[in-house]
Amino acid sequence: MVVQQSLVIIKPDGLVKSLTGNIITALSETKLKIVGAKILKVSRELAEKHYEHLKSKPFFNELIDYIMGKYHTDRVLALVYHGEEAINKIREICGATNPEEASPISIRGKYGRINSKTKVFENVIHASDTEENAKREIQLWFSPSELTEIIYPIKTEFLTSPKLVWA
Ligand code: IDP
Ligand code: MG
Repeated sequence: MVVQQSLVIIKPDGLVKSLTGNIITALSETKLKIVGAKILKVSRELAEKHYEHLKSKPFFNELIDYIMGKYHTDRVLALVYHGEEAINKIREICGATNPEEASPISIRGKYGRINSKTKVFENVIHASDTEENAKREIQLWFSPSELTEIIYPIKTEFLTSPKLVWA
C-alpha cells in the first residue's frame, strides 16, 4: 500500500446540479484525508495547463469552455485527498471518463451526460490518474500554504509583490 495524493475537482456541472454533498459523501467511503479545499474561478491559463495533454483533440476548445464554466457556473471546487492508494480508490468511485460507459453506481455514471451540442463528456468530477499527474496538478492548483500537510518538498522564497488584505 502506497500513500498518494489526488486532485479532485467538482466541475461546474457538479456544482450547478448541487452534487457537492453527494460527491464528498461518496468519496468519504475511501477514508482518505482532505488536506486542501477551495472554491475558485478557473482562468483560461489554468484550464489550458490542466488539460494540456488534450490540446490536439477536436473537443479541446469546448472542454476549456466547460471547465471555465461557460455552460454551467463559473466556479469549481478543488480538493486534495491524501492517503493509501488514493488515486485508484478515487478513480474507481468516479467511474469511466465517458459517462455513458461508466458504471451506473459511479459518480460519473449516476450524474454525468454527454452534451449533445458540444459533444464534451460533462462528467461532473475530475480526479488525478497517476502519481506523476497528481503532483503536477496539485502543484498547478494549490500553493503549499493552502494545504494542511507538506506532501511535496517546499522552499521559502522572499517575495515583495503586492497582495490583497482585509481593509
Ligand atoms: P479523465 O477526466 O477521466 O482523466 P481525460 O482523458 O483526462 O479523462 O479527459 C479530460 C476530460 O475531457 C474528461 O473528464 C472529459 O470531460 C473530457 N473528455 C475526454 N475524452 C473525451 C471525448 O472523447 N469526448 C468528449 N469529451 C472528452
Ligand atoms: Mg485525466
